[in-house]
Amino acid sequence: MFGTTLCDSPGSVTVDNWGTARGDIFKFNKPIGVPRCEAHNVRADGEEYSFADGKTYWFGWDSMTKTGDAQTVFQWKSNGTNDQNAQNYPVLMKVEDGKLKVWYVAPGEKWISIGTAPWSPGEWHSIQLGITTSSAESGTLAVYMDGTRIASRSDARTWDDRGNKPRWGTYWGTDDSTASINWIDGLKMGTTRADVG
Ligand SMILES: [Ca+2]
Repeated sequence: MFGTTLCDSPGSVTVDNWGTARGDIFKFNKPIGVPRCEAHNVRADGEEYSFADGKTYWFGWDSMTKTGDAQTVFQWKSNGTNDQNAQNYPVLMKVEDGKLKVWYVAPGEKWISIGTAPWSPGEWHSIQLGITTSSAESGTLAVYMDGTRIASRSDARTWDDRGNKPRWGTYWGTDDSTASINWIDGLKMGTTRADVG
């Protein structure tokens, strides 16, 4: 369950059900005219979850995009405004050019590519992301797609000055000229990969 949706009209976050074993699925629909349709954080017992430094978190979810270009589909987003952040998004994933691309974004907006894998639109892909948070530079990252590790990083600063939270959806920065859809199903959170596989 997501914490808060960030999806201005005419975009929408809705629940689809196609009568398959998946049951309900979330649909992030970003039409032409708005640059983003996202949701951030998760809820536990009705409250938005509070993440912390020096912890290990795993997230697992299935994603299907309508096309091979949904731009940003995941951010480990820093709290506070851009002026308050040292890193706006220490971890970022895009679906772009028919690939899933993963970056560690170090302080100073240094984009470091840590993994890429082919991404088929119109098909479900399973993703697991592990983050060990560190406000020093001793954090770690790992990303698995469809059972294969496609990205990893150590010595990463994964906890910003005001903390971080996860964000999912489809986000195009300042570009609102392209429609995109990202369906998300089966979101899980835990402390090991086995918890979320
Ligand atoms: Ca479901």
